[in-house]
Amino acid sequence: MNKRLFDLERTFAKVVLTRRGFLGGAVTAGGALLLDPWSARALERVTEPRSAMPGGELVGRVPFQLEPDAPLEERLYDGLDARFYTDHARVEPGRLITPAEEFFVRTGKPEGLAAAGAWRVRIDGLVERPLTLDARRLVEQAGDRGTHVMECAGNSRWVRFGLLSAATWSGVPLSTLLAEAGPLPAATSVRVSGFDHHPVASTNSTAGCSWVFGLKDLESAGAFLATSMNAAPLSLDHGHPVRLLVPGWYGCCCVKWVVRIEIVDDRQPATSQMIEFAGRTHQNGTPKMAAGYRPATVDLAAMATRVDEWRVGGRRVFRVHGLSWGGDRESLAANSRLEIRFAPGEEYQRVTHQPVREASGSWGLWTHEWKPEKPGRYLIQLRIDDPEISTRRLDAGYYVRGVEI
Ligand SMILES: Nc1nc2c(c(=O)[nH]1)N[C@H]1C(S)=C(S)[C@@H](COP(=O)(O)O)O[C@H]1N2
Ligand SMILES: [Mo]
Repeated sequence: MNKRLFDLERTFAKVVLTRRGFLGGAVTAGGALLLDPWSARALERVTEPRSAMPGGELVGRVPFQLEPDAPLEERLYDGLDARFYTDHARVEPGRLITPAEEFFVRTGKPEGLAAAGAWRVRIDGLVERPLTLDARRLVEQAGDRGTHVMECAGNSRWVRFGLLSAATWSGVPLSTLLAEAGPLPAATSVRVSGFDHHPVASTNSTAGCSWVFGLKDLESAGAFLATSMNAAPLSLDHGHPVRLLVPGWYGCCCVKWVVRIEIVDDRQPATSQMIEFAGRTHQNGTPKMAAGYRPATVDLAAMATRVDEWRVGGRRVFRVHGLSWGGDRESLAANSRLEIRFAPGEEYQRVTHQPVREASGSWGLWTHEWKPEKPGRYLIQLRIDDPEISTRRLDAGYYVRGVEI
């Protein structure tokens, strides 16, 4: 199961991101169809209270098809293979922030982590004043850094899109620390490295997590060294005592257990982490040099996260719940022009209740009233109809979800 899921994670990312999009890709990704995606699964009974539909009675929840039964909300495996998949059906207007113990995990705590009291972060390289920072000093200096969504670049239907969560963070802006060290004129980039000692090798992931960023990119993204999540110290799995957060970039750049920040020039080779994630962060091939990598930003995206069946005046009505996240500050306004369709080739219609997002780094909930004319299999796809806004994964059908009603 473990091995199979990981293979699927990778096959999916490869097929969908590099070739023809989900609908074309599913045909060639043989493994996908072996899962018998349309096997009938009974409606899951919903017992917890739900936002009401006037005059309606809640019948149940329609499970998503075309997705394996990856266990959500369960801590799986260890080290590089450690996973925890967040269940987005539980995101509600009053529960938008993912509790820390439900925040997704990709790579569990390494072996031999030093205690927080003995933790040091070294800032060196092309600087006037190399620094050795005590983790306790960073905790004292940390301020509120807002709510940010994080998504693993390898998030996919094979893990039920569970590698996506939102939390509030506090930490210290990287720019503050870099200014303290004083970059020399030749400095253009920063290599941030984590402590990664995993005694058991993984066939799925490469050990070691370091990423080379352009100084300007880090600054404009508002990158920070995080010391707490949801007002509590980071857990061991989430990078205790210090991790990097680069708002708006994929999780693979958010180095956990940070030990070294090296100021460098633009002639650095790509790190193993950059090479591993080149395809999944939409790079142009696999550049050998770090300077050849584009910012690993998350485009504006949206997906259905829960479909509830209601009975209203003898009629079946479905309410599709979903999330919207990603994109930059400029695309935030476009977020309220979300469109939905239920079959390839069908015309898109406006989502009835558009997502509300407080900030560009956060996510928003949307809902759509859906009255299908007949029972059948449907594919739920979202879009933003605006050529100015980059929505690469949406356009590729990456977040399409299937239901049978
Ligand atoms: N040191 C270290 N940092 C790491 C990783 C890793 O393997 N080692 N994985 C990265 C990846 S691919 C992701 S998606 C995020 C996941 O962070 P989380 O487990 O706290 O959700 O951490 C990133 N930081
Ligand atoms: Mo990731």
